[in-house]
This record gives sequence, structure tokens and C-alpha cells, in this order.
Amino acid sequence: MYTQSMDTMGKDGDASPASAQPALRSAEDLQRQERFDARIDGGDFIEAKDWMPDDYRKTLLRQISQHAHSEIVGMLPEGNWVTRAPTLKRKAILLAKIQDEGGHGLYLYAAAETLGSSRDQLLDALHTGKAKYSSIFNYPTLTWADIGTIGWLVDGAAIMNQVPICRCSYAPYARAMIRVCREESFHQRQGYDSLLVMMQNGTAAQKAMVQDAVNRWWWPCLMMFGPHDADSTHSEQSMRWGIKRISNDDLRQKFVDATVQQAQVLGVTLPDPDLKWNEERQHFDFGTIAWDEFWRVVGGDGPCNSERLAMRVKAWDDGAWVRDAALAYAAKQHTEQQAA
Ligand code: BYC
Repeated sequence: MYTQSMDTMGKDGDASPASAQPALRSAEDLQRQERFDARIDGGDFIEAKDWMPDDYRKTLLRQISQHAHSEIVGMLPEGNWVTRAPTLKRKAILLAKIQDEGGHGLYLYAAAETLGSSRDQLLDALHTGKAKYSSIFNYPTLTWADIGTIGWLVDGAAIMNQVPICRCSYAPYARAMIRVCREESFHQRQGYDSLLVMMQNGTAAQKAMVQDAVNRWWWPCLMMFGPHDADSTHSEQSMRWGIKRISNDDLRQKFVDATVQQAQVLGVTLPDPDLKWNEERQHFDFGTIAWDEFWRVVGGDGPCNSERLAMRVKAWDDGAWVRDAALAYAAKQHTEQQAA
């Protein structure tokens, strides 16, 4: 799988004695490592064909594939409302958004494949529960206001996290994120607009529905940014490699700071009695996140984990005939081209 680092043989098939190989290999690797480190330190981008350390490759594969899985699992809570959208306009917007998420998954799987893993391997890891996806998609969408709230808060948190990834040191990931972020902006705005209509023109029951949705989604959204920096396994190394540009806690703080005023304009209360402006820090203070809940959901025991996974596996199984047909068609084309 990590073939590039193995490519250390002499050009003419290697005539050197076996005992000399490890020393030769490590000297060459050392040089490659130094060149790689210098490029990272200089802010250079790494392309798929460039040499990279195994751990850099593994970290990227883990993060990009988790990200891809999050996009396609993220289609499910919203898909739940396609047939019940209140107007044709809202239905068309929701369908477009869900299709965008499928597209994001596609760009991200393609970026992950440049690191040497196949789509089948990546999806198998999702279907067998070995790979993670974002905790946020294990919560249910109980009312129509949840759809607007996902756009406003979940996509809002996603943009905050993903804009810095447009400068990720791995170029195929960075390039994919530029387009993803543009589309996420539209997602965030349509969600906010949908809530604004309900808060400004809606009935008391509709306004209460929006507040209830915000109450349920606020804390899980803060969890999306991952554990505190001090508890984050990968942050330090990922920051050094330029995979992550801003830490989990700093991104979370930026999200809180940006969202408070939006909540005021909307006319909803964020469900945190400890949320208040700190003049000294020039940031909003906020309450303690329920980390036990976060780890439970990440560990597979959230409100909808088994339902989400079962739906993905079913979609994969139901689509088998499409994959078979596409392969049969490609084989037929190939045979016809050979014969021509
Ligand atoms: N959920 O060392 P840490 C979207 C795991 S899609 C689950 O800080 P890292 C959207 C983490 O994987 C949103 N697991 O990790 C789609 C690690 O476990 P492993 C998805 C989480 O990677 C459709 C352990 O906890 N966005 O927005 O340095 C509709 C320790 O964490 C979570 C992305 O994927 C979590 N929330 O930082 C609408 C963005 N947090 O792997 C919207 C790209 C942490 O060692 N990913 N874990 O077993 C990232 O930026 C980073 O991977 C994270 C975590 C900030 C998420």
C-alpha cells in the first residue's frame, strides 16, 4: 500500500549485496526525509507522486477517508426530510444540498485514492465499522427546523474547520477543499435563511420548533471540532506537517465567536448559561462540553450510529447491480475496441 517508500532499489535491479541494502536504504530515506521536512517548513505543497513519510501518508489517509465518510453519512439525516420539505423551493434546495454532499464524498475519496488505497478498501473500512465518521451525524433529525439548523450550525462548523484545510500541505486534499468550502457556504446560508423565515414569519409553534432544534444541535456541533488540544492524539504532529493549520480548540472558539451574533439576529438563545463575552480574552467564554457523550458517540453508541451504518451498508448492497453493469459495459467496450 505504501509503495513509494519501498522504491529504493538500484536502477539496474540492484546488484548490491543484501547486507548493504538497509544502510543504503536508510541513508537515502534520510535525505528524502530532510528534503520533505524542508519543503513542509518552507510552506510547499506535496503532490501525490512526491516522496512522503509513511506516517504522513497514513495520517492523511485516515483524515481524508474519515472526512469522505462523513460527507456521505451526512446525506442520511437530511435525506430523511426530502419527502416532507414544506415547499417545492425548500425541497429543491435540500435535494441540491444532499447531492453536493455526495459530490464532496466523491472528491474526497478520489483524493484519498491518490495515497494508494482503493475506493473498495476505504468503503469496506466504513462498512465494517473500522473507520470513523463525524460524530454529528449520529443525531436524529426530528423536525423540519433540524434541517435549517444543520445548514446553519453543522455546515457553519464544517466551514470553520475546512477553510484552513484549503491550505493543507497535501495538494490534492487542499484542492478538493476549495470547491467543498464554496458549496458549504451556500449550505450554511440556505439553512440560516430557512430558520430566519420561521423566526420572522412563523407561528409561535414554529419559533419554538427552531429553538428546540438549536437546543439539541448546539453542543454536538461544538463536539465536531474534536477533543481538547491537550487530549488530541494527532494534532501536534498534524500541525507540524501542515495538515491541520488551526487547532481543535482554536477552531471551536472561532465558531462560538462567529455564531453568537448570528443567534441574536435570528432571535434564538444558545443553550449555555456560561456563554458570555470575556473582555480580557476578547472571546466568548462557554460551558463545559459533555466529553463522555462525545466519546460514547465516537465509539459507536450514539442515538443513530447503528441506523446510519445499516443504511450505508444497504445502499452499497443495493447498488451492486449498478457496479456490475458498469463493469460489464466497460469490459464490452474494451473487447470491441480491441477487435476494431
Ligand atoms: N467525530 O487527535 P484528534 C460535514 C476522533 S462533514 C468522530 O483531534 P484529528 C458535512 C479522531 O478521528 C464534517 N471522531 O483527531 C457533511 C481521532 O480518532 P482516530 C467532517 C472524531 O484527526 C454533510 C480521535 O478522535 N469534517 O461537515 O487530528 C452535511 C482523536 O482526535 C471527531 C471533517 O472530517 C468527531 N467530531 O482531528 C453537512 C474535517 N473528532 O482517528 C456537513 C476533516 C475527533 O485516531 N477532519 N475524532 O481513531 C479534521 O479536521 C480532523 O480529523 C478533526 C479531528 C478535527 C475532525
